[in-house]
Amino acid sequence: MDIQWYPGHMAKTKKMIKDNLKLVDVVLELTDARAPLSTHLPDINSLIGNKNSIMIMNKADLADKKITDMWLKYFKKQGIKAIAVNSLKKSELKNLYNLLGNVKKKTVLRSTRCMIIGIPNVGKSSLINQMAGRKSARTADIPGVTRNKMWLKVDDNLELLDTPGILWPKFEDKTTGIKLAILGSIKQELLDFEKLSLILIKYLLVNYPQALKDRYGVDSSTPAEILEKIAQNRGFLVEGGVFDINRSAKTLINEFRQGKLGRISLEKPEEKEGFWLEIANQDIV
Ligand SMILES: Nc1nc2c(ncn2[C@@H]2O[C@H](COP(=O)(O)OP(=O)(O)O)[C@@H](O)[C@H]2O)c(=O)[nH]1
Ligand SMILES: [Mg+2]
Repeated sequence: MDIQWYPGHMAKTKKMIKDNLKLVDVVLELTDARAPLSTHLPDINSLIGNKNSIMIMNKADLADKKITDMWLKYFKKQGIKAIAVNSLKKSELKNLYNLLGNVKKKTVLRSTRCMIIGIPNVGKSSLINQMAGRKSARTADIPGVTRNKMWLKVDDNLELLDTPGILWPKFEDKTTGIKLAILGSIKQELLDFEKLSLILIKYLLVNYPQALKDRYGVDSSTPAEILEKIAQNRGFLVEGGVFDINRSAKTLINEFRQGKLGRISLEKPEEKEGFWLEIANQDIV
């Protein structure tokens, strides 16, 4: 599996993060609650050193709640501060603000400053918008801070850097790549939609069979038959009356991403990669 990788771009982002690190008190690392380990930055420590950080498992509204609770316990055991949020809902950010209040150093009299980092599509922009609010005033330049750097004032005690650090996920194994592709965090071309949707269907048939039944009225068929049934049910046809399987595949992946299949997690703590590995090694990939 070849991965598009732009070393120059990445180096620039890393420099931006390192420069901003001096200005912030806390780094908020966003992950996707449906696969918090696969979307986590494995080299975060080398990037941020011993700077305070909080892992925000975002899109918690789309993840399996039981599994999210298992992740919270897991990270706590690892000494990682983690919190699950739905950043589309303002009221859900209270816990985050409480946590940020707790990490504030007593010696720092000014507002706590934080920045958001994470891989693509985990919700960085959504969280920034939600924290900043519509009326939020962009704060004036802070002494010692370059002019084009903008701080968003969240409240009297909290400021947020308006530019997130977008990092490319780093992964060695195929199974992580598959999860990232399903979640929309890596380029689609990595795996085509059809293959990706067949993999997702296999996963759902084993772990969330009811979700497929409820959404598409299908069960206990093979993944390929399920794609065909989706095309049939939705009237996806190409010329000559042939089912448009590619459209079914895209629909399934997009509807999964939007949570239309219900709350589904893609990984559990301390689970052997068994299932995904098996799929990854099958010829459909
Ligand atoms: N359901 C749900 N969707 C979210 C949440 N956060 C972001 N999204 C959606 O995820 C997609 C990617 O979000 P975006 O903020 O652009 O991600 P970014 O690439 O990290 O900046 C958008 O369609 C958002 O509406 C969340 O907490 N829950
Ligand atoms: Mg963004």
